[in-house]
Amino acid sequence: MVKFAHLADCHLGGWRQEELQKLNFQSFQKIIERGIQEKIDFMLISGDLFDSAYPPIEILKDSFAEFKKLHDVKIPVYLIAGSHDFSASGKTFLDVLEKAGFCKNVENWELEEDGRIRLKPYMHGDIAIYGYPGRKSGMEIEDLKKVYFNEVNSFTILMVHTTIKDVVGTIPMESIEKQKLPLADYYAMGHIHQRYETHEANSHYVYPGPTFPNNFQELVDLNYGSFQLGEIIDGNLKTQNIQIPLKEVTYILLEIDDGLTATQKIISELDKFNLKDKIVLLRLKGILTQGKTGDIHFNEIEEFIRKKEAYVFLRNISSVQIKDICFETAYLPTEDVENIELRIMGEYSQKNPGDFTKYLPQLMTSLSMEKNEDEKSFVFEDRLLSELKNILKLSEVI
Ligand SMILES: [Mn+2]
Repeated sequence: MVKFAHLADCHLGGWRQEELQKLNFQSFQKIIERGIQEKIDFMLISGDLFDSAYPPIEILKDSFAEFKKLHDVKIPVYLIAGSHDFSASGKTFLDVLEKAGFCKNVENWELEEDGRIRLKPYMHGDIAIYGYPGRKSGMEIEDLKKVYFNEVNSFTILMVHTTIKDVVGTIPMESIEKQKLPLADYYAMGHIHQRYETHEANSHYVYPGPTFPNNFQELVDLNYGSFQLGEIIDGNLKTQNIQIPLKEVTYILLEIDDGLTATQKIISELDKFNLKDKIVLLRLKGILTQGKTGDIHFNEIEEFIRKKEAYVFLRNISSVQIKDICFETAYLPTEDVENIELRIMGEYSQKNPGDFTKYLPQLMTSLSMEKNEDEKSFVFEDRLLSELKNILKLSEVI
C-alpha cells in the first residue's frame, strides 16, 4: 500500500491581515502534521506553494521549518510551480527549497522537433510522477495540448497547475478538456480554488482546494482549507478530501438603501450573532437612495465587532450602488477626455488660486495608474502612495 497527500494553492504569505496570514500558515502546518501522523509515503504540492515568486523572509523561515519536519521523517515532497510562484526569469524560491534537499521539482520535459513536449517521469518506487507547471494568465494551456509521455507504468501521476473545462461552468475562461491530457491514473491538479473530484475509467481528477481560503469569497464558499489523502492498494486508488477547521466563519449579507442610517442597521444586525472568536464577513448590497457609502461609519462598526471579540472582520461593499448619479456636462461629447480634464482643472485653478493646483495634472496621471495582474492590493497601495508622496513632496514628513 502507498499513501500520499495532495496539496495545492497554499499561497503562503498571501493575506494582508495578520490574523488571516497566521491562519493560512497554521492550516498548512496542520496538514503537514496530519501527513506525518498518517505516515504518508510522499506529498504532492500542485503549484502556488508561495503567494509570490519572492516571498518575505519571515514566511520562508517558517516554511523551511515545516519542510524540515517532513525531511526528518523521510517523507519526500514532489512539486511544480504554479501561476503565483512562477517567475518569467525561471528563478523562484522553489529552487532554494529544492537545493536544500527539501523537495523535488518534478517539472522535466523536452521540446521535440515537431513542437510536441515530451514529459519525463520522476520515479517514486514504481510510481511515475510527471509534472508541468502553471504560467501567468493560463498560458500553460496551449503547452498542455502538446504534452505527452510514452512510458507505461504501474501507476502514473500527472501534476498540473491549470483549469480543466469541467470546473469553469459558464465563466468565460481559458481551459483544457481533461481528455486532452496524457493518460494518467491520478491527476494532481491545482489552480482552481475549489474542492473537486471526479473519475472516469481508471483516471481520478482532483483539485484538493486551497490549504486555506485566499480571499473574502473563498472564505464564504469554502470556510476552511483542505487537502486530499490518497491510498493506492494493488493499483486501485481510494481518496478522500480532508478539511482543516480552524476558526468558524460567520457570513452576513445585508441589504441597505440609506447610507445615513446604515451604520445603525448594520450594528443591530451584527448584534444578533455570537461573534466571539469568529471570522466575521460582512457583505453589503443594495441601491442607496440617500447618502453614500462614505456615510457609513465603519470605525464604529469595527469598534462594535471588537467588543464582541471577533477573531477578524472583513467587509465587502462592492455591490452597493448609488441611485441616479447624473453627470452634468456642458461640453460636447466629441471632445477628448484629456481636454475636458485640462479645462476643468484650469477653471478650478482660476476659482481656487493656491499652491496645490499645480500638483493636479501629476496627481491625475498617478491616480490613473492601474494595478498589475496578480499584484496584491497592499503592494499596489504602497506603490501608489509612494508615488503620491513624491509628487506632493511628503516623503520626509510621513
Ligand atoms: Mn492558486
